[in-house]
Amino acid sequence: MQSNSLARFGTTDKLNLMNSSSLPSPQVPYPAYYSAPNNRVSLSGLWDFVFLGDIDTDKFNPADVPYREKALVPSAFDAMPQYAGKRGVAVYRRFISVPENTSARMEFEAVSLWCRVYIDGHPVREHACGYSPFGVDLPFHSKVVRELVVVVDNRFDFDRVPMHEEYFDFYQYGGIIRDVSLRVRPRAGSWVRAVRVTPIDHMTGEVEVEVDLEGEPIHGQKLRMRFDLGESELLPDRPVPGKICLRRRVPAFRIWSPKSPHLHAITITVCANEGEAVSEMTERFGIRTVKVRNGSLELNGSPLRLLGYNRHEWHPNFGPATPTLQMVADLEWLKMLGCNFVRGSHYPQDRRFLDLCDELGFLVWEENLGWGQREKTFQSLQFRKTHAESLVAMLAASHNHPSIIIRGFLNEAGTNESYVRPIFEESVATIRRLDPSRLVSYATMFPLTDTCYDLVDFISLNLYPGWYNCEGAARPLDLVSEYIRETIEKIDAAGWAKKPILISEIGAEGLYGWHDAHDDFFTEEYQAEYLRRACETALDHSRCCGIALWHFSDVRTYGGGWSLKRPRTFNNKGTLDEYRRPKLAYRAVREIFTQVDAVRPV
Ligand code: ADA
Repeated sequence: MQSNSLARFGTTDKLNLMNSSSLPSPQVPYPAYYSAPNNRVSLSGLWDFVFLGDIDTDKFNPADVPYREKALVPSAFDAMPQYAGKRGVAVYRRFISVPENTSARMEFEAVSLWCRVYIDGHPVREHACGYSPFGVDLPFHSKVVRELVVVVDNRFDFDRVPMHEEYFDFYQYGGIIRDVSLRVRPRAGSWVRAVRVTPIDHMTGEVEVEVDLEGEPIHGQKLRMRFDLGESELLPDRPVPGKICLRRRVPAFRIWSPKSPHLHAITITVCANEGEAVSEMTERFGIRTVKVRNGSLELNGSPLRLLGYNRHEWHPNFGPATPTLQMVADLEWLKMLGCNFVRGSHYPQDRRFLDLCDELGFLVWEENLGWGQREKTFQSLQFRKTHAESLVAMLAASHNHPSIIIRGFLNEAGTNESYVRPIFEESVATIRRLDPSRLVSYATMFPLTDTCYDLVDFISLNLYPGWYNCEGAARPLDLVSEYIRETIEKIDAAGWAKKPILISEIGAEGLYGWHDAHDDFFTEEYQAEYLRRACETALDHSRCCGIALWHFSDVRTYGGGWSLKRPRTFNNKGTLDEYRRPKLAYRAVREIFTQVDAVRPV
């Protein structure tokens, strides 16, 4: 069972690593991805590649491309030595085979920043957000071998790619940065396009199941549903394909929680007359509920305290296309630090990372891409549309992951002004409509002048007292506790005392290996003491439902003239450096987090 689950990651070293750790092992098989007849095939591997640089993509002709090299999919081409730091157009090509006169769907998990997909020389789809998944339908054809070309552009262009702006405080790479896969549809009969499971009640194991079916049903077709490896149930026949929605109690259910991350599987099968499977999909899910009650967060009815970090998907050798083994190692670090929570800053998360969080029992905040946008961005209709589309795509892609308990969007937008309101209202409404079982929040940098607290389940504050804006302060470290307490007091006085407060970011830079007699800014000592005070103050405060420190590891950010406050062109607020070497802060945080009971007495 275990090897079946881990086979998705394609190597056995993960097996050793996970077995040798204290991490819990997965409980159910997860055959969805490579199991026939669902026919999902990964297109990862070496593709033909060329970097064309500064060309006009409107004049691009896929017939004229001088492929000179090979590139690995997934990867970021500008994280590779030859193209490090370059911006421009790159072209990827590979051939795929699909049985003749059969349609198929390709699923791209992330292509950054912008791309256009061509099939057999014809443009079929453009996509303009580097972290949101999208699908491409492959039209019927008598040819079995089809040419797939993806033109990728990592140049910033607000009109075309309004979701990405150059000033974001993390380096935005180019390439097919996450997996691509192909699902072949059956020649006849309905096709299971998606299965969504929403946990309703952790006491009874009740879940809501939604099944999206496509295609013409064949005569006598039957639909079956099975939980785990149990008996299958025949579902009411649907002459017209479409959506099926029902509620069931999962037999012999077990609750998912960080301490015991039990997972279940659901399999939906479309069977032909004789009983053989025409189409099938297995999805994994967990039964847990998350709520805000009496000013506290609750997981499965017990008060919950979030202890964790913000984490970018990033490694210096690979950029955002982190190997699974690195993700496992990062989660091991977080476990050793005593964390139960990761804020996936600042974009939709890699599916592999969410799978690991499901299995290893981490709670996750997932948010739609955004970083500090202001009025110019909010006024763009193109931005509003792209933001809404990628929010919906994120919600659909990660619906079944029990680890995700919070949905967020647009980190540190201009929420002190009214221009954000339409997009904020719209985004919260979308999340509540499509994903009502999770909590909604966004991280604000305007704790005392924010205009959107009414929209969310709890308030999330990004605070940097004793780091930013403390020029002239005699003892900047003293500002940390003072500011946290005063800010919470003022928020309560402004009428928000019933909403829990999460410190969604707080931190200071510490350069790995940097010490001096002053213990001043940028030393490991200053950072360690800063984080110690931040954690102690937040976790001691009855209004605070948790803390997510900024940041897990050092990460590359903007360069050139933008980088004056960013030594090495890195955001150096990592508790670990970019190669995951622990700084002094590691011990300070671990000492506090490992002493705290995450199930907090109220
Ligand atoms: C903000 C932002 C982070 C990072 C941080 C910092 O809070 O959300 O992405 O930029 O500031 O280091 O200044």
